[in-house]
Amino acid sequence: MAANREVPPMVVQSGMSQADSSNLEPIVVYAMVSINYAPVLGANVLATITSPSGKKFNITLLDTGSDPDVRKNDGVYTRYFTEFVEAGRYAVQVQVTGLGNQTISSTSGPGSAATYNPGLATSDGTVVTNPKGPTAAGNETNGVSTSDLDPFTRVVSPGGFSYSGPLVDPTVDVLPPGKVIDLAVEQVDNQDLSRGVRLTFSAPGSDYDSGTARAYQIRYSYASSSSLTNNFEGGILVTSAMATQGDVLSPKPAGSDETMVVELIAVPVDRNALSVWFALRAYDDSGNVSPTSNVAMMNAFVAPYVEPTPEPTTQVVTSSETTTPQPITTTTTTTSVTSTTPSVKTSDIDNQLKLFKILTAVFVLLTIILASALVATCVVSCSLKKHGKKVKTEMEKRMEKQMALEMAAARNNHNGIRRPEMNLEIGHSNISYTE
Ligand SMILES: [Ca+2]
Ligand SMILES: [Ca+2]
Repeated sequence: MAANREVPPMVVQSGMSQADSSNLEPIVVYAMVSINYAPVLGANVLATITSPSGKKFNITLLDTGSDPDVRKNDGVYTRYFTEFVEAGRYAVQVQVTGLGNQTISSTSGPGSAATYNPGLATSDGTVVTNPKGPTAAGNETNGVSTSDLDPFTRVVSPGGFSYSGPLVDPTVDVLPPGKVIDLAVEQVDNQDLSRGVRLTFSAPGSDYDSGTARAYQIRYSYASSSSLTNNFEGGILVTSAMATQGDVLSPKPAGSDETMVVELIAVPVDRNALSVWFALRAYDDSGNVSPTSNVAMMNAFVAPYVEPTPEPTTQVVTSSETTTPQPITTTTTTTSVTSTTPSVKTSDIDNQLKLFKILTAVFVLLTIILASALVATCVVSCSLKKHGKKVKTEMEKRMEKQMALEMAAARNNHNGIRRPEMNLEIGHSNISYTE
């Protein structure tokens, strides 16, 4: 208890994620430590869970931002409890201890707790702002005051929870590693992407946030964030050979800071802006796998992309730019030769086509003229024939008339004696008759 009455009271609020559990579902125990509504950082927060038969389990609640702690340095300390050794009701007690110069509070001043910038005091008293927090920049110049607190201890009892279901078998590992929620990635050298990227995250454990995992499966994608969340297995796998710092096969104990430097492969080179998305899963010795972590994104600095010059196409264009049809060729030296030859042939073909058309027209004209002449000739000859026939008929008539006159004269000369043979000479029939 603070001796100075002007010092605002320390407040510890504690609780559990749920009032009861079954089927080995973990219980999240949390404690929020504040002074004048501002978070208290760096406190030792110890939860003691007592089983129905009186067994005590001590777990240290953490404000590290790793699962199940949602946010680092916000004064909320959390931890999973999974030691369900008995069915029944478990009691929870939380003890918060401050060690003086290692515990600070961040606040915008008495009476106002609206502005909060998380920070962390080191052993020599300097303040280190949270490098990944949304308001980390300008912590000291944003009206935030920090001050050491007198050593203190608070004990609260948030009650407890009930458990019903299968009991934990120490010989069988059924609990998976926790979900990594603070994965971050940055380019090692902004001038040289080939030096790789640096991944940082808090190590999960074999059983949620306890113990040590067996391996990490880290994958990344150049496509999108959803490509990893929807199809984690489709991402590019980070192998041990690709990690120049850290080892995907040697996780650190739960809560440790993990740092890995990874050389990227299959880097797209056809773009000026390159984004990379990372996610990971943790495995334990029994093959239990954690949920997929948060997806960390990095915009890589890459050299400006220059479109490669398509050399064969430009050579074809320059060698045959005076001709309209472009022959489809791909080679370089032979193209210039083969591209000019067909252009000459095409002009010859054009000339020949013109000549052919002219000749065809002349031929058609001549044919028409000849046909007309033939028709005219036929018409004339036919009319002549008809006319000749008529003339001949008139001549015949005159001849017949003349001969009739001669025959009449002859009959007169021979006193009426008929000469049948005369009929035969002028007749048109072979039939002879006698009278
Ligand atoms: Ca927290
Ligand atoms: Ca496990």
